Amino acid sequence: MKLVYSPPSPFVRKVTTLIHHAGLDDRIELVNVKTTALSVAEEARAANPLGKIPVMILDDGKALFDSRVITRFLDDLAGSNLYPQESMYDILTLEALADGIMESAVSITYETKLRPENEQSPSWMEAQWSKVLHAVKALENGEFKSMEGNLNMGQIAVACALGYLDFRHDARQWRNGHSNLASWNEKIMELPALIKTIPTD
Ligand SMILES: N[C@@H](CCC(=O)N[C@@H](CS)C(=O)NCC(=O)O)C(=O)O
Repeated sequence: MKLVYSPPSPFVRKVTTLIHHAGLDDRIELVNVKTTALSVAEEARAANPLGKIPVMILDDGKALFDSRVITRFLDDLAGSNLYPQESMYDILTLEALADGIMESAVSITYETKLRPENEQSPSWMEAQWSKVLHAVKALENGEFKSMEGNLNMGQIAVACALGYLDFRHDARQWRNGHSNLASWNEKIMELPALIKTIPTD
């Protein structure tokens, strides 16, 4: 199996964290690509018409995307039980919240990195950041019970989302006013698979 990936992507990090955590490293070849909405990598486009990563290419050539499909697939394959049946929908909802943080944060990154300054929209970026803050506040307030208890994929996704905020939007200081979530993040960041996947350019 192959994973088309790029280390800075928070969506990719969910998958690579699961791979390391579940001990699947030897079974998956990593294909590192540089891809953006404006310049799509050939390997990503060939496997996913949307041109987005991560994409997992199975041994029979079938491609799986997006990240939530790949993590479910790998969790089944490894038997890592990161989506336990009794709380699966809570965990999927928590993962969707984390993915939403990533989507908004990545869209701000694209706006500043890919668009010339005169085409950038500050109000669009602030609207996206407001989504991030609403989600961070809900996590801070304990609105998602799957944040506690045994490690699950929703928790890993939240750690990857917060890690991306540190990586690309450090100046916005998401920890301010969110000390519960900051402590939670510090604790989950002891997981070796998360340490191994800290984003780099
Ligand atoms: N919903 C997708 C989002 C994936 C995504 O947006 N990936 C970004 C990298 S962080 C990407 O491939 N961007 C290139 C593009 O938008 O064409 C998932 O969960 O996998």
